[in-house]
Amino acid sequence: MARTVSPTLSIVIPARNEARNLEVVLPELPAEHEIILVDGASVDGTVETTRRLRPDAHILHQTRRGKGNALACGFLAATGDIVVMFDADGSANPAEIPAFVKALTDGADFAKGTRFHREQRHASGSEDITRLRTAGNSVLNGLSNVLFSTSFSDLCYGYNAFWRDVVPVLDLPSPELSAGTDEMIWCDGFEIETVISCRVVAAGLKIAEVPSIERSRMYGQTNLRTFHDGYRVLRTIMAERRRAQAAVPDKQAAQDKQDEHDQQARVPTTAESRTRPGNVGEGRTRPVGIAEHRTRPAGAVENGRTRSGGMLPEKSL
Ligand SMILES: Nc1nc2c(ncn2[C@@H]2O[C@H](COP(=O)(O)OP(=O)(O)OP(=O)(O)O)[C@@H](O)[C@H]2O)c(=O)[nH]1
Ligand SMILES: [Mg+2]
Repeated sequence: MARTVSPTLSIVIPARNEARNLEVVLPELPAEHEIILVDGASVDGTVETTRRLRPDAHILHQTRRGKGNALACGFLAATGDIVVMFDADGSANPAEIPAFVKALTDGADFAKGTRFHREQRHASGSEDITRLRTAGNSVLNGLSNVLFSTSFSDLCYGYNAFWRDVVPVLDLPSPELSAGTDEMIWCDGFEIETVISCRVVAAGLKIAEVPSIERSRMYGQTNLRTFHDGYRVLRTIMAERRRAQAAVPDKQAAQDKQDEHDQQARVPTTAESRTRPGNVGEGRTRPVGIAEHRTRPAGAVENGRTRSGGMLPEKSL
């Protein structure tokens, strides 16, 4: 993959019983984009509808339960330069995709949709969210801003896009992991958006907020349970904060090692000075910005487990 001015796109769509909505949503999506539909054991013809309307779509069956697991499966299957997270219920407007892409080609690593953009001149909002959920979202958003020193305006929104090379930084539980008897692993549920936001912040990636208007779910029932999933998001913020803190000593040690390495590279040995004048340290400079973060993402996987618990079972949250 490449970070180019005209990137290819993979649209990852988690879908659980969304056949009626997909009848409308799929024809709206530009034919040139890769479609990855991740089915969550739908019983309403979601898969058949997708096959009929987009025969080119890659259809996956998720490996555990929950939207988070569906997205993790989809991210790994994507082949485009940019990955777009796109709900199947009609709430995400495809006309906004170019704004996400622009934010990325303008230099962001992660384009984060927001329904509550702070600048009034940017139209944002939601036709879908209830007052109760708006209030809960605001509290959780404020808490995470304090704990992570961020200024997000919409922590839990699911319409986002990012360069595909960011996927390893997210460090989501492998689709191959078993969760036992119908259990979900941490990150598999609706906490996924919060997890992703916290991890891109912890990795120091460049995040741009993109104003978005969330449309109403067209047909069917929400899968979200306001209190249950709100509490889950709260626990996630706290757990991700601990995870980010645990990664700090690792990052510092890596930085110290790199500084030492750079220092040695800068001081020529007598022999080097004689044989290669002016070439000392060439090609050894430390990568900066995103490359630097990617060399050691917080909670990097070691022996199939994260350094700080990213694959803990749900109950250990
Ligand atoms: N594959 C899969 N998709 C899911 C699962 N749960 C939710 N989704 C999909 O994730 C997207 C968002 O789910 P919604 O139920 O609309 O949740 P929400 O958008 O947070 O809530 P609303 O505001 O009520 O619409 C939809 O496309 C769902 O079909 C799941 O367990 N598996
Ligand atoms: Mg929805």
